[in-house]
Amino acid sequence: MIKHITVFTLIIVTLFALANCKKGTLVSPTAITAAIMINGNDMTNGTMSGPNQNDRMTIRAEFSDPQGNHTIRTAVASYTHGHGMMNHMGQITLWDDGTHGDHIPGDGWFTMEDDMIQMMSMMGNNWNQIMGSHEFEIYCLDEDGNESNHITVHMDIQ
Ligand SMILES: [Ca+2]
Repeated sequence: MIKHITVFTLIIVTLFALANCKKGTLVSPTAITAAIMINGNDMTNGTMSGPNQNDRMTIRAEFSDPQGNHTIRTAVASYTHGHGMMNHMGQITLWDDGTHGDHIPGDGWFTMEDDMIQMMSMMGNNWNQIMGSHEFEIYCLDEDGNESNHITVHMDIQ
């Protein structure tokens, strides 16, 4: 009888642990919206003309995690298509700590902003190679390694 109770208890404890483990690891964050801006103007999926090296380029995205936005560990804009010689290489980290152009720390909005020549450099483009289409997949990972959906955005430069 005691043996049965012990086994029964062990099963319950194991199930409880598994349920908690599941709760802690399988909930993925969500990428809600993403945008590319030049000098504060929304250029998402649009075309900009006559780029200058000192134009401010911003990549911004909003993420949400059911376990709290503080559990989001890494947010990136992965460069998936461009005309530069190092296509597919660039990965730009987005920040939610009040730096790199982020307005409010910890609000789920992640940002990277810099001069356009710097942003292009992070993507592996020389300045004389920036004409054409530039595409990003924007997503995040939470502290358990769960990946959000990807939002694809592009900007054409002419
Ligand atoms: Ca923020």
